[in-house]
Amino acid sequence: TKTGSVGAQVDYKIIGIDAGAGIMQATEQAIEQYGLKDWKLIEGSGAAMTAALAKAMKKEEPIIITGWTPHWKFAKYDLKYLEDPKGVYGGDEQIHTIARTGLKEDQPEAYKVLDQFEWTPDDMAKVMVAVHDGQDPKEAAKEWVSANGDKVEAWVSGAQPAEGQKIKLGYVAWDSEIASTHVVAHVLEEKLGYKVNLVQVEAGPMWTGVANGDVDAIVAAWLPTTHKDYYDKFKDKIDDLGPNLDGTKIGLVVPKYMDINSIEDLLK
Ligand code: PBE
Repeated sequence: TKTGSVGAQVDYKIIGIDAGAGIMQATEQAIEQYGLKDWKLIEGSGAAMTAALAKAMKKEEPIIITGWTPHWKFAKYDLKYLEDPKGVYGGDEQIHTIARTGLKEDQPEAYKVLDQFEWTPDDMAKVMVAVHDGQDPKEAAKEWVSANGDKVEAWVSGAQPAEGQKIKLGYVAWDSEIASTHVVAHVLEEKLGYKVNLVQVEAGPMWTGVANGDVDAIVAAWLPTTHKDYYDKFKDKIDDLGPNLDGTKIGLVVPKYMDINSIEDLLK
């Protein structure tokens, strides 16, 4: 077992994800505001982060990751958020649906579904766990949709078929967004007959894309905090359809077997 301060135990590394993620910017701010001078935020991807987490958990080694809820990792492992007394990671947050300006006129049926789409962290978690367990995201989305007819009916209520029409949805390969985007795509295809083009991009291009009209919509905007910089930059060029999910959280996450509770404990 490793000994010494928490920093020494983890080589002063926080395991991050893709550089464009809001949680990366928030973590750079946390490093600054908590005075974590010796600490480094390691860039990677959602998949690399969960691989590092799996490896550490297996050996019961210490690890600090950038984590968020909803995410299957909390069902699979015993994890805890480090307290954030300075509130760097923000408070209550929602995931919003954002359309390009003009989508309402050009594709009113898809727009209606996007506007009516809303679900819960538990719903999202079911799809995420299925995908994590090895199911193809398309299949997992299809299964969730057929098992949740009532919810889906409310999303498509009043929307007319749009057979063969095309729509492009952008998303980032975060587990939460892989789940939501595939579910919405499946509903548009199965219930309305759309041809949906799913484009996986980085966070910056996703926001730029919906602002300049390259992408028709996204269901992946974490607001008001995580994507604040992107939102502020593009707010006059997009159509914010409001929250599709309430009850998210971001922060630094560690295994419960680690003997720390607050970001301030990283200074010890
Ligand atoms: N996340 C998941 C994203 C939003 C969705 C928390 C990793 C982020 O931008 O940080």
